Amino acid sequence: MAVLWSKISALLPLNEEQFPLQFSDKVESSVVVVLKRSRHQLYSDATSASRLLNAQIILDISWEKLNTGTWRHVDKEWRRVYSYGCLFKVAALCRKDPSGDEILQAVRTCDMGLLMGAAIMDNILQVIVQILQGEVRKSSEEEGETDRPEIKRIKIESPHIPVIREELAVPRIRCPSLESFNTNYLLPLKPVILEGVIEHWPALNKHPWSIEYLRSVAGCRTVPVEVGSRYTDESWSQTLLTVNEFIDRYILNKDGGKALGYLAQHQLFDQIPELKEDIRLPDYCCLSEGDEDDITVNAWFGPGGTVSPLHQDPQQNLLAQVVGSKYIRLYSPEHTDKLYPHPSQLLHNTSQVDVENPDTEQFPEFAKAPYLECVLQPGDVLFIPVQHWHYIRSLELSFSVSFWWT
Ligand SMILES: O=C(O)CCC(=O)C(=O)O
Repeated sequence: MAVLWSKISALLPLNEEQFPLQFSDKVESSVVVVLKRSRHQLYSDATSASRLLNAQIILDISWEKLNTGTWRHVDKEWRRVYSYGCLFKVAALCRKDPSGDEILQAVRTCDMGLLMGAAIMDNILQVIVQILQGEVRKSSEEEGETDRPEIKRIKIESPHIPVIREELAVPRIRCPSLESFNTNYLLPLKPVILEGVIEHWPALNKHPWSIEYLRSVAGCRTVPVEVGSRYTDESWSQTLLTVNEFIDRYILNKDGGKALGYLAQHQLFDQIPELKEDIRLPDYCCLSEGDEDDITVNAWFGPGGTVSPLHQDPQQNLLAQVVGSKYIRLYSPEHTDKLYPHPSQLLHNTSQVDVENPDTEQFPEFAKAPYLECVLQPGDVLFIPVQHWHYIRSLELSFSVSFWWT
């Protein structure tokens, strides 16, 4: 394991003087003193316990700041302090012959820094976590964990596929030219399913996404998970789990629980570059006025039965189906008055109506709203025009990727 520390220390500045620790006056000088102490420990002899203790003080102080008030009001300086705390903790954990457990703790610490902190030192936590993941992979290969006797491919159920009436079906078109897509769908804001445009993605051919594959590239990584069948439910909550825990608990239902869990998030592809390499930005997103860097790529991974309630988003959307199938309903924003958006500011983009089981007394106009529907199959890409209301229910275990752009 001295090799591991030599790989990590090679990423650090050569000495204390070259190690950057600059903060605005938002960060109290007493905190900067603790940060400097951790930095000093990095380049001198200290016990593991005192390194860990000092790092934990930084983490505790900054964690409190990150959890005070609303997230968008949290000062970025505190997110940087948190990332430094993570870096010092990882260094303390990995310095001397770390056990397998300590390496997993270090992976989790990096992920917390990546999810909650702000990038520091050329995104050093991202580089370190790749090194650590290499170690985890090596030891699980040595232990033969890759031969788990479980489902080899993700598609395991045979869902009941709803029958879509022809007059309500979202039109389908195979590999349209950019010009044809622009003229016939993007400019007039008309939904369409594009076929044959993601067949070249490694996620669908070279190494098709499977439980095994997801475990191997991301199993030990910590990600945010939504728990509950839909985000409008009172019992809905968010938690942090490793991808392995998510799969065991919500995909394979190993503990027999009935709750649904959804790995729905925009950071997954930044966190796990292997998954990002398996997908491609569709050319159609480049018809936008915005920069390619402004395209948000979201992952949606969950079991059958996961529901995204009827809602609208302020961006154009290409929703690409990689694994499993989903039933989708679309309503034009022209008919918003029949969709009963929630009165609260927070949920004003979400309808109060349970689309497949509407309360006709409470929401009498809903039945009059015209809609389109479809079953999105692996390889399909649905164009959801900006502000179009969409309701989505996965019919089986499913992984989709959406691209939001303006
Ligand atoms: O697939 C889902 O469950 C939700 C997708 C969605 O709402 C979106 O891409 O905006």
